[in-house]
Amino acid sequence: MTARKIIIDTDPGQDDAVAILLALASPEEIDVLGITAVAGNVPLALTAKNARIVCELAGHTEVPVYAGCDRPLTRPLITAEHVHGKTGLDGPDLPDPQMQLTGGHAVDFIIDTLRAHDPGTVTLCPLGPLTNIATAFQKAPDIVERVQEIVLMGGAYFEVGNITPTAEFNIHVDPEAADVVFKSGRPIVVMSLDVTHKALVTKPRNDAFRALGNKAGIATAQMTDFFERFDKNKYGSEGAPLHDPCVTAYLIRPELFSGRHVNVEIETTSELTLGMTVADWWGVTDRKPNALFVGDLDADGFFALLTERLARL
Ligand SMILES: [Ca+2]
Repeated sequence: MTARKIIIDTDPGQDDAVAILLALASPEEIDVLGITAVAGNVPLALTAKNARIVCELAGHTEVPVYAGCDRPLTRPLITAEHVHGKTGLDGPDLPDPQMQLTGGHAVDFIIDTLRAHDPGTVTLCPLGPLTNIATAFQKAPDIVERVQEIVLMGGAYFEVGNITPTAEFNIHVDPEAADVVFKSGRPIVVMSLDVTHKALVTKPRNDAFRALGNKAGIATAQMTDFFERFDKNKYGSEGAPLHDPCVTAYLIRPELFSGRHVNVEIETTSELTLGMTVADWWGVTDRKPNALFVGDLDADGFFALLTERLARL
């Protein structure tokens, strides 16, 4: 099996950090061509910095990191410091990065990379609001058909919402961008809250990360400790959901996940339900399926994979 070429588009975020660590620890399956930062959980200056902190934590300073869009397509930015802390990576005490950003805009990197590789050989992995991806598609429509697949974290159907009663954060922050992506016609895999809320870091699972004893394992445990405080209060669950690592785990072990190929459209006008992912789970319309909407996973298998791979860093 040759490693799948991907671009990780991200707004780190503790769970983004774990998703990136998993990808960088898995070179047999995943070839990270570059990481593009977008404004989301925290403003762009911090997400662009945090992406480099994570690369250094993984010992992979060769991966280019680009800064992208600092605000949604048409709306003011909404951030989530209440979840992720002031820095976006609160929890572990990680040093400021020595790595520099690579010059040029993230959107141009996405365009140039898709044009430089054979069609159908580059997968996009958005872990934040879809602003960079939608901007690239609008600026260079020729790249859309060159995308192999889009595997993203965002949306919800049965779990409905986390930032509003009916919307998941990434989609709610930039619903117009999400609308562009979901109408792109490319194959899309959606790691919705329906599945990520089943990827819970229970105490034994977090103890296993910590027990690895390496920097990546300990930092992962500390990051999880941090946002668990928020999630426990909110959901009363046994541990914090690890949202974004579902994306990179899917690239390594797709058989851990299951869902339905359905139509998904994005609410962009209603103030009440802005950013809702309207998934036709029950097939009640004749709208054409455009996404694999993932709703379940083998959580034990997922955490076993994560622990095994973090041990390598
Ligand atoms: Ca994220």
